[in-house]
Amino acid sequence: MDKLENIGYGDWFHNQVDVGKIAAHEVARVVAVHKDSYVITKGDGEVFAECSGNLLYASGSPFDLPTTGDWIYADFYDDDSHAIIHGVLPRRTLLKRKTAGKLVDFQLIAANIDFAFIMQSVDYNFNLRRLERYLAMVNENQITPLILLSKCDLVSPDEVEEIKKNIISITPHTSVLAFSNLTRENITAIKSFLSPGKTYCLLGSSGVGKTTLLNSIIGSEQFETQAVSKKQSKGRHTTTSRELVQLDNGALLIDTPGMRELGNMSIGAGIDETFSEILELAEHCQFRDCSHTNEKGCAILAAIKADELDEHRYKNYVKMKTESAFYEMSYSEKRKKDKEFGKMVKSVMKSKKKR
Ligand SMILES: Nc1nc2c(ncn2[C@@H]2O[C@H](COP(=O)(O)OP(=O)(O)OP(=O)(O)O)[C@@H](O)[C@H]2O)c(=O)[nH]1
Ligand SMILES: [Mg+2]
Ligand SMILES: [Zn+2]
Repeated sequence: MDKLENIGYGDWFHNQVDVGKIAAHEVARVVAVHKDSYVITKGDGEVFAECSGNLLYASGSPFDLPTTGDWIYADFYDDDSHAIIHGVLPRRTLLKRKTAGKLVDFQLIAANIDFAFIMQSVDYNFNLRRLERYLAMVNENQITPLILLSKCDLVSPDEVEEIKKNIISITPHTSVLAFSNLTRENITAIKSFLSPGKTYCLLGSSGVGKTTLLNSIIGSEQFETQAVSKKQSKGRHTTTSRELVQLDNGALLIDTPGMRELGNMSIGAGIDETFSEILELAEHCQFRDCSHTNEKGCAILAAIKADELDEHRYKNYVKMKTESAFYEMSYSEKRKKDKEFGKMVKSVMKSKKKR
């Protein structure tokens, strides 16, 4: 059990185990996900693994399959040289997003994360509205967000302070740290955030310097970063998979590929927490069913007028709420259709057998 605790296992997971499964299999953690295979670990070396046929057959959505950071039930073979995954333990936290494009489906980013580093660079990448999206995604879980401003070597200290002030105005209780991989400013401060046995995740657009930070922390160029010449080629991600790395001090860090689109997938609770002051304001509207568009006695409109609430922030809130409601509706619709399709296939198979 000791080795598992080193890689983040603890009471919360132990109290959720399936008694039958724990008797039949071992517990391990997913380090990386490839196309149809996985890399897992019991805390002493990496093992190649695949899902059992039953697990694949029974899975109705991406939720049911392992993702990076997951705890799983597995059987190990041939001196632990390969393994079969038989199930996923309940997740304490889960980061997910809508898949790119119009498709109503989602993708798991990582599971069982304790802290998320949301990274934006202080140059063209910095954007408060995008930051709100990341915060909503992280706040939906019991994940603590930390905001990292990268490439602070590119602008003046005054500009960095200005950006920090803007961030604090939208999320006063979140830690914000500006750093540079180039000058190594504040790299030690970031390292001091990292505790043994805790799991951290790096989130942010492609090119902000996530993998470079991972290398800065490790102190070697172990992971591939974007070549300087590639900076102009839009839409290419340098990091392509999500991998769990254990640092020297015992902390666990997951680097992720930059995301082009951060669709909301019914992150109602996350949105409400991110924009909590807007919800509070709404309680003071004169009418209970106030739509905050033109009503008399609307506390939100009054706050915007008095410059106490940023109109752009409010608009972003409404936009995210609308999207979230839309996806939630169309996704449950899709699940229903998938189920009906499954039933139809089964009944066709049955009637075929009878004949
Ligand atoms: N000036 C400056 N450039 C940096 C800094 N950190 C990273 N870079 C450069 O930014 C580019 C992108 O860095 P990566 O670490 O590959 O970015 P990433 O966030 O991992 O990108 P994806 O893997 O595509 O999501 C590289 O050319 C880095 O050299 C920094 O602190 N200052
Ligand atoms: Mg990267
Ligand atoms: Zn109102």
